[in-house]
Amino acid sequence: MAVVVVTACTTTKKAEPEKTVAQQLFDRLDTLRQKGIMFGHQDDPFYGLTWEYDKDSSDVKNTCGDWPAVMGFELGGIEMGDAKNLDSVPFTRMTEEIINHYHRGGIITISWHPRNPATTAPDGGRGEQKFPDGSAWDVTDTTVVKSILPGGRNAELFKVWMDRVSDFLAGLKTEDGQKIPIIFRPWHENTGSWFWWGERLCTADEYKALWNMLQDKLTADGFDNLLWAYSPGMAPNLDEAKYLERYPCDDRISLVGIDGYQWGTKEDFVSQLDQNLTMLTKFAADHGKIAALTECGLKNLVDPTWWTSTLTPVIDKYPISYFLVWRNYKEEWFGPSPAKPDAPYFNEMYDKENVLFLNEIK
Ligand code: BMA
Repeated sequence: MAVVVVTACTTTKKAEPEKTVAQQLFDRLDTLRQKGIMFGHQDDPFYGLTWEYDKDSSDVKNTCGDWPAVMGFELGGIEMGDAKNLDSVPFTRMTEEIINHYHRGGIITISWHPRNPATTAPDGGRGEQKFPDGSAWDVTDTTVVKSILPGGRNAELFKVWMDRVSDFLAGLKTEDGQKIPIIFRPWHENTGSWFWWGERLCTADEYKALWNMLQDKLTADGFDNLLWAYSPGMAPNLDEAKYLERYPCDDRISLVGIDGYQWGTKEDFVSQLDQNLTMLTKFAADHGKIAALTECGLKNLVDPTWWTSTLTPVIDKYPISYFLVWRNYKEEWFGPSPAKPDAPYFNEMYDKENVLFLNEIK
């Protein structure tokens, strides 16, 4: 008698490739976006209006009792091998705070204002000037981007600078070696001409080559924990064609942002932001990207009601992931501080259900 052997049925479903750290961050941002808009602050745990380098301090936390969901950190100076960044933050402390914020459950974003590779002096520092010669804001040399691309006269120097960025990023891991997810946002505000990578300083192709060079280098170095963010500046009637003029390409970008400050009237700011976010969020939805207001603010909160009278009425309308206000330093601040008149309005914003701080995203 024949023996019929029925072998267990195995499904040969192809295993999904494991998601990279950056893809996991993308998924997290996508999920959180459905809950609300995260609040972010640049340089939050380092200094505020009345303190510097205390442990576990934050103007945001001292105002509303909670940490920002998103913290921004700045690499300017790392390219020189400096011990401190251009805003005097020691890089060792930066590494510690990035790791701390990750352990708290927070989101990290990194920007970079590298010095000008064509004009920087070897002993360059910030000096007394706000934007000294040779800084990221030195726009005297319109060949600088071209000069650091392969074959250019500053290409070798810039390779060293990229290596130094790479070395810093390599330190962003937990004690057990897990890479920390980072929203990485280089070459920002490229449609203005105040940085050496700005619109009048390079062609669109040179800009894209610059982007690709850094991205390819860091990818080759194994950084699959970087979520690449593209963030031109807010502009009047910014349409998709203009926004995309220097956009590297869909495969290279996961998060699309704009940097938009209120420098003039409330009305101008509100109408520009509204129009720009309409364009941005539509583009993000059509292309499967996360949208964010990657920088914003009203300098020194000269209208203390700004948080709830100006900003949130606009951003409430859009499915953006986060908005980040720039740093609080004595002469110029964009975040809240407990004794300042905007604190009650900030707290009113904090209480809004759709504005998320750390406790709501953990
Ligand atoms: C600018 C200013 C500068 C600072 C730079 C990088 O907007 O805050 O003082 O050096 O950002 O953080």
